[in-house]
Amino acid sequence: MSQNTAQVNLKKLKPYGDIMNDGTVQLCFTLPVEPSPEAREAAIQLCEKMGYDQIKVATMEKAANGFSLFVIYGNLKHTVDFTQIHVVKVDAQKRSREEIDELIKTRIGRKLVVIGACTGFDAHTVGIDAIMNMKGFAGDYGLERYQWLDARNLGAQVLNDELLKRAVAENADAVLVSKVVTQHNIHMRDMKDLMNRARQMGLMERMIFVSGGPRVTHPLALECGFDAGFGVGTRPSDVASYIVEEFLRRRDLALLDEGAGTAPAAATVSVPAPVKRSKLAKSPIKKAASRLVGKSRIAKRPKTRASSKR
Ligand code: B12
Repeated sequence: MSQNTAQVNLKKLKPYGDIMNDGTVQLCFTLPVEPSPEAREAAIQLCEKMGYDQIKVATMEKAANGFSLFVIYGNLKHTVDFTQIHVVKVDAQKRSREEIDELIKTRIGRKLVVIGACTGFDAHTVGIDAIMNMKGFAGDYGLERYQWLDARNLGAQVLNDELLKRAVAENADAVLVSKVVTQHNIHMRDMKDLMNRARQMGLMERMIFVSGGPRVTHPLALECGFDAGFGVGTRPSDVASYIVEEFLRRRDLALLDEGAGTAPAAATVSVPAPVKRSKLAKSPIKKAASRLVGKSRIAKRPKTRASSKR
């Protein structure tokens, strides 16, 4: 890429091929007809309708009887205003495993207990394993590898009720839920059910609830009552970064609330808007603080198996 990114017009952003603003895109799709001049023309017309011009059919191949596969280059006419894009996303600074361990050691002083499972009838363990198991995912070690996390993976097909009972029994700081199957929106039903139960059990302030899966997004997780959601390509360190930051954020807010101005200045200015679970509070800081009034559970927390294990 020899092009200078200074030439990018963020107000009219379009794909880059080999000349800035050429809008060049490679498309690949299958049409349920045999390869033929008519099939080629149909593919071109579809691309025109999608908003491409200068369409070049690079490949038209028989994919199976009655199917043709196309690889096509075209220049997209449309643009988007990048400066107007606002995304609801997980609010946490990405840190390395070493940095996270150090932060927990120095700021919290005990291991954080993290419990995870793939819930309901969902039997897909690979996602939660990728996040929790020692070996991790894509060269990023899993939570079990963190010295200052006590990560417990309950596996798949764990019922919501069972997961919450275990979370209470093990004094969990964070609960991780994997949802892979999304047929008939079963993932959302299960996620909402879990959070309703957690609310009834009074666990919302005590634990950080995180969900993940290929079709899970952060806004969807918020909609289901979770604190955060992670999708495709999530690395264990993304999750650990969020957990430690959210834990400290809640504690700092609780300390702020109790200390009435005696907390360090950094805690007041660096608190980003907490991830929303309800729309009740007026200001994000007040909202999170109000959830935590009188609940400095970190200070009062009894010694857990995890902390005594160290
Ligand atoms: C392997 C597999 C299976 C294996 C699972 C083995 C196992 N031990 O996990 C078996 C054969 C058992 C299986 C069964 C079924 N499967 Co299946 N399976 C797959 C497959 C091929 C790969 C899934 C996978 O392992 N991905 C790799 C992991 C690493 O990716 P991931 O889950 O997305 O995880 C990442 C992120 O999403 C995120 N993440 C995931 N969980 C969490 C949790 C937290 C807390 C966080 C922070 C992040 C996070 O981080 C991970 C790493 O980045 C997919 C198709 C595909 N290519 O995706 C179908 C797929 C998921 N299966 C599917 C289906 C339909 C089924 C069955 C219902 C089939 C059937 N009719 O019997 C059954 C369901 C059984 C059941 N009760 O759940 C569908 C789901 C469709 C849908 N959207 O609902 C898929 C998409 C296939 C398809 N295209 O139809 N399956």
